[in-house]
Amino acid sequence: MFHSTTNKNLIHWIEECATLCVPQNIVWCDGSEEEQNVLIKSMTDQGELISLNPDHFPSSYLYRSHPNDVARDESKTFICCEHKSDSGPTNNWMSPQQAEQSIKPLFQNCMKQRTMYIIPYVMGPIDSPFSKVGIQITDSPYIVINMNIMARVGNDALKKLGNSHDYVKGMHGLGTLDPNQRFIAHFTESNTIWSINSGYGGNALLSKKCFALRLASVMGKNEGWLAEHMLILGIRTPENKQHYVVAALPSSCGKTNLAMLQPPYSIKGYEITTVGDDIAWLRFDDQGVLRAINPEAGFFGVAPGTNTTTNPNAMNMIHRNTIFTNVGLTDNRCPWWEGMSEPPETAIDWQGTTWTPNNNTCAAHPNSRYTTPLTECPTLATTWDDPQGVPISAIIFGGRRAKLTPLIYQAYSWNHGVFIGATMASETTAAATTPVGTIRRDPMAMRPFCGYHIGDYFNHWLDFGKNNQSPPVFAVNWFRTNDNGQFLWPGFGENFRVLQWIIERCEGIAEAQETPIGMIPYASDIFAEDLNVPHSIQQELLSVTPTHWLNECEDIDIFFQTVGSSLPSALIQEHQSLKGRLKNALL
Ligand code: SAT
Ligand code: MN
Repeated sequence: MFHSTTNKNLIHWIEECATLCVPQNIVWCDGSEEEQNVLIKSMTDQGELISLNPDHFPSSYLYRSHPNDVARDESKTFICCEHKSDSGPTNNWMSPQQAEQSIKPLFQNCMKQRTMYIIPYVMGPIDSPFSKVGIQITDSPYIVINMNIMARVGNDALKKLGNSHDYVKGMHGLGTLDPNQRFIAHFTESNTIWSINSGYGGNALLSKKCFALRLASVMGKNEGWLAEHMLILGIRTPENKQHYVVAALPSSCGKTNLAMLQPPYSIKGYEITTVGDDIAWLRFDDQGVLRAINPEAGFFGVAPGTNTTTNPNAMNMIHRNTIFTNVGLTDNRCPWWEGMSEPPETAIDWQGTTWTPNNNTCAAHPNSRYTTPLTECPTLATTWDDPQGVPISAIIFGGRRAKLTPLIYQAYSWNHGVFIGATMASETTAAATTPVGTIRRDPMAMRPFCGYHIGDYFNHWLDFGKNNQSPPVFAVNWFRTNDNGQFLWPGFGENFRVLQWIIERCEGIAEAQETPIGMIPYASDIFAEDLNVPHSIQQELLSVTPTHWLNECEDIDIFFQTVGSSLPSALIQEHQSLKGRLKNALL
């Protein structure tokens, strides 16, 4: 077996996996273009990938996953640590011993007559002191070609690792794809991931949610940094000041669109650049400046709804070197999804059957995706690969709330900001197999991704900003609707106006009005005349209704009770203060 490592620990682990999974052969991946082309060719020859129209989508392909394997499965996702109490109320828990008994046997012989690929990769810029090495084993060539886009794969990773034992071991087997036997298990005390019986997205690309969030959140707690479900974007002002902000929003709530936003035509002189769209690793540097790196190297973006208005930069980017998963296919062999353009007269849907707009079904699965390298992004920041990361001016939390939460508000302090993040709630989306559209508490958009007790996580956040020049914290909600369910705010490129206010707050230029929940803008600072949002809707978008918020506080109380005794007293105090301010407003 060829490999370019002398790392005994690694070689031993690979041998163990091979003994368990019994593959026909073993291939060490180097992340090269040649390797990618060979795999793509063999998958295309076998009909597993469909080559798209080379005139419109050169080097781009369509893959269809199994219809029962189309999203993250939170009910099959486990944290396996010694003590159940360390996993907390937001995780499923299994003891490592139990996992050994009930999950490990599922890997036995699972790669018979199949190839076992070994993927060495780095999360973060190769030379960054903050980057970490992972090794993923998989028998899915689809996962290999996606990993080659999503992470920095190749010998650089083995070189960076040297003989160290400090790497994340990820073992993935496609198995039978039986959803009842599906497990995504995270051993947070030994940096190991086991994933069996799924080949899709965050269940199987082990670098992404499993490593860069669940395991990394635990590393961050132990080492004094944060692994967050956040995009990173740059804003250069007409005065040539370069800012970066991070924003946490749940899956399928527009992180990618925000990260590549194109400012409205009427606003001149600003430049938006993209560092990342899903995950940020944050730490304070020696000067006390908060810095962020994007551990990933590609986008795994939601296709439906993406079009030349909602995200012109993404539309431009996905026209080459892209793998589409579960989108529709036009007669012209181009990808199509709901919300992309006028529907074609006929198409093949994501399950491979003939489709017309009269069908009562979607051509593309609601969680269909595109996988594209960061380097294809037209707005990619020149600093995207900077080993030191980029300096962060503001932290933004957001959710999908049809009612209650205003378009934008600012926290009064770091602790208040952590409270706002910790009590975020959002309507569920198609990114997970749970029912869509119900409101659930999704602290920091990390509910499905925090690898340890959520109360300890809140404590870590509070500590993290305590002794530093912590940046201001904001909350946004693009998703307010009227009684007919229509969005009140135009969103997408117009979200720039909210970013602009945030930056002006950071620079001390913009004014704000105090409300019980935080500081909100004056309407005239957001709703310029060319925006054409009627006055009454402006009011509604910025309204704070104390009685509604007092109801919200009751719901927060219920959530806080589930957190239990590790809920930080600072958050209880923030909650008391909020209730006090709301009650005062009613007097
Ligand atoms: O399926 S993924 O976890 O990769 C995408 C997401 O849910 O954000
Ligand atoms: Mn995500």
